[in-house]
Amino acid sequence: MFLMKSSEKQSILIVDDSRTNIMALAELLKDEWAIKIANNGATALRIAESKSPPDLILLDVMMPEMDGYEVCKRLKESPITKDIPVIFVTAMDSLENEEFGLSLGAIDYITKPISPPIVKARVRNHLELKKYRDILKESSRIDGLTGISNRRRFDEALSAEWRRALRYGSSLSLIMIDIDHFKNYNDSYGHLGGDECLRQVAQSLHSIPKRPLDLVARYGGEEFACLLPETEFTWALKIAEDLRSNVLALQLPHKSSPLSEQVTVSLGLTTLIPQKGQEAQFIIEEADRALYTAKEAGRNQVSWSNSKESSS
Ligand code: GH3
Ligand code: MG
Repeated sequence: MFLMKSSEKQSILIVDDSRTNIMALAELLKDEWAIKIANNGATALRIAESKSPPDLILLDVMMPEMDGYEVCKRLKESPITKDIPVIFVTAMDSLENEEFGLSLGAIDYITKPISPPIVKARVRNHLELKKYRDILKESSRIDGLTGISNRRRFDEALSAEWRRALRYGSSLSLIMIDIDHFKNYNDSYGHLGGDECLRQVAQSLHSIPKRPLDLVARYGGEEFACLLPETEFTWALKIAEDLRSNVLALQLPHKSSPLSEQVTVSLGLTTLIPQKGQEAQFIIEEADRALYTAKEAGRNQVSWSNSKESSS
């Protein structure tokens, strides 16, 4: 369910300071793939780091201000963009240039004047490989038991969103969610019963956030995390309440809970704008602290880290 839809067109970013070159490549590739263009290195980097990055970059070497080698170097240095394959398209056809380009992490090197069928074939091959790498990467980021994102995916998303929020000064919200009295649940319904409960709770949590970058992941054991980029406190609180009531609406019987006849969850929310010098770990600690407060205050409720109040 999280894998790329096969109907989705892969996209190519063409980077060249010459409009004529861009048009020639775009014309050649536009029927099969979605095309993005940039006429300088800075724009290329911005598009590569955006929320919908390209699947492949065709990169001219000689450009004013930032040349293609520098663009490639920066792409490969950043965890957000390092996996986007880069092909140099250049008039510099010496072996030294090609060797240097490949040493920077480019996957291929095409010399101008280009042969249209060869460019198309190489692009197709690299995009095909990219598609399978994406599928592999995606499946290694899914929790085997519940089918939602796993801890690895969460850690990566948090690191990327933390960086983005730091750069743009935007709000980042995190909700930590923990099933109440789950040890008792296992004791009453067995470990397999507990597993089924985890699956149902995970699916119910997963169905709440709606924006493409919102993420619900299994953080570990019976704890889940919901990461909401560019989300203010008020909206995040609404989401947290929706998560809580959606789990309650499952009406999963919990006969050994001292609290309720149904399975419930406690939630800790924090919203912050990352500051220089802070680590991404900080937002987890804050949300964990809020979760602890929700547990202490009686469970089946939302607490937030910068306030002693809670809602239920
Ligand atoms: P609290 O309300 O304070 O959160 O109490 P709790 O019982 O939920 O918390 P505690 O940390 O004491 O117990 C968590 C339980 O979750 C213990 C562990 O066996 C169970 N658990 C963790 N992972 C899994 C899993 O994958 N499957 C099952 N069935 N149980 C699991
Ligand atoms: Mg628990």
